[in-house]
Parts: sequence; structure tokens; C-alpha cells
Amino acid sequence: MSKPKILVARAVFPEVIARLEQHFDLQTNQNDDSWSKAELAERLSDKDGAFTTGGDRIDAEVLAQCPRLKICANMAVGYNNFDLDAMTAAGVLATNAPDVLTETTADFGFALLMATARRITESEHFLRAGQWTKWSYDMFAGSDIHGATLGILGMGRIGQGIAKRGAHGFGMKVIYHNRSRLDAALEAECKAGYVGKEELLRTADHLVLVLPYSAASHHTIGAAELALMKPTATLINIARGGIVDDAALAAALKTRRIAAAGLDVFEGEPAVHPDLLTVPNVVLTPHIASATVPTRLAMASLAADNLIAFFEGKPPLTPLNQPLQAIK
Ligand code: 8YV
Repeated sequence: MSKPKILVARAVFPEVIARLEQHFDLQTNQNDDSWSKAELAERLSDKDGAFTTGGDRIDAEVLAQCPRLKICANMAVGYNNFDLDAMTAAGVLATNAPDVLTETTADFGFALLMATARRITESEHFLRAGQWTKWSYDMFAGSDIHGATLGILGMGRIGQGIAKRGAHGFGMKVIYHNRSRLDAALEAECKAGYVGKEELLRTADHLVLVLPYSAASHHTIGAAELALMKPTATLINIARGGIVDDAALAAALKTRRIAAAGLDVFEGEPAVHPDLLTVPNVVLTPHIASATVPTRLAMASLAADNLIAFFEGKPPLTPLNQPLQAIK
């Protein structure tokens, strides 16, 4: 029997490619070329499955060109690149890569919070530019992390990881808002108190965004929300571009409506709003919150495990939908 044909849409670890090659007839992209949606669809048109990453859009338009496609395994916990309804309707299973990146991403959220509140990159640029000539009492004076109020918007696994770091490691008061409230045991474990969104915005000294992106969460933080925040507050986005209105945020940073922001994700990334590049009080990183070698390997391995299990007729490990596979 011939092996299922799989497209690996982006470059990944050679050992993961080698493992997939034992099971599948692979088309890879180890040069990591950037494909347009049409180029992706063309390469997928004769495939039985796909290994995708967060930037590979799978929607009705793509699916219409892929009659053999049965599964897309995303090497990401977020899956806003998938149109799940269209995939289900087309009989295509979707899987993501949860859990394996939770602690690494929570570490990074905290790192970005600390870099932002303590103005680490801004001060490094100053030093590298040869501008450090003397000590002064208010040079790069930022805001405290220990003892401050940590606000978390989106209290899934990563949000809980950040809450625990803040509450247990830094003695922070943790408040959160989420679509659904955590049960009492989980709230106690995270030492986190549930508040409404407006109270969260008004009260947090440091606000971390960890909610998934969808049409409903588009521009959850815009000018009106920024106007509610403390002028001393910092805002951290490690969730998805589009949750924050980047133009409104750049304006708020410029006028010091809020003190600072730390952003790992951007609307329309890898493009970054030009105004964000010119304001000093923002720490900018290129979507690297899950980027440690062991975690990226675990994410890629989980995507591969999903593909292998599926084509061996076993239940996928981390399914996102339940298409009627029988129709193919
Ligand atoms: C990925 C992420 O690096 O898992 C996610 O949802 O945002 C990141 O960890 C990115 O999406 C690449 O797939």
C-alpha cells in the first residue's frame, strides 16, 4: 500500500522530518520559503494530510482545491489560521499542539512583563548608543513587579501559569477576567481573583493578554480600553496580533496614556505598525514566546504524533473538531 502523502508547510527539525518520512510520502519546505495562500493550496491539492504552523491559512477556499485532504496538524496551540467550520464541513480533522508549550510561554510572558516594567531593552539601547555618561536618580526608573497587581485577560493554561509565577514568585496580587470563571480550587491554586473586564483594566498595574484570537476578540484592547488603564500601567500581549488595536496602542504609548507595553505578537505580523517602531516605551519581540529548543521540538513532535496516529487509524491526540471522516 502506498504511503499517505503529507505536506510539511514550513521548515522543522530534521529529526521530526526523518520520523515523518518513516510513515509518509513527504513534501517538505526545509528552505522555509514563504508561500502565498494559492501556492499552499496548490501544494496541498494532491495531499492526504498537512503539517501546518500558525501562519498557514486553511479555509474553504484552500479546502475546495484539496479533495484528498483528511487532516491538518497545527504546530501551535492557537488555531485561528484554521477555519474550523469549513474544515469540519469538508471532512478534515484539525489538531493543535496544547500543553507542551504552557510553561515555556508563561515564562516568556513573565520575562516580557519584567523587561517592559523595568525598561530593560530601552536602557540597553541607550547604553549601546554610548549615551550613558553618568548615574542619575530617575534614569530608566520603571515600575515594581513584586507586590504589584497583575491582571490577566484570558485564564487558560498559559494565563494560569503566569498567575502562579506572579502570585507565588513575586508576591503579586492577581486578578483575572475570562469568558468563564475558574473553579474555586483552581482560583486558589493560582491565588487569583475573578473581576469584570472594566475592573481589570482600571486596577491592573501590569496587564497580560493571553486570550485566543477570534472575530469576537478582535481589538479587545483599543483606545477606549487603554483610556481606562492606569497611566503607570504596562500592557503585555503574548496572545495574538489583532487582539490589540496596534495603532491605538502606539498613540497611547506616545502620549504616555499608559507607561509601557511589551508585544510578542502584532496585527499583520511579520509587519509591525510603524508607529510602534518609533516609540521608546515598548519592548518588541518577533513571536517567540514558545521558542525554546525543547518546547519547539515537543510542539513539532506532537503535530507529527497526531498525523501518525490518525493514519494508523488511532484517535488523534489533540483533536479540535470531529469531522465525519466516513465521507472521504
Ligand atoms: C507558535 C503560537 O510559535 O502556539 C501558538 O499558538 O503562537 C506559537 O507558539 C506559532 O503559532 C507557530 O506555529
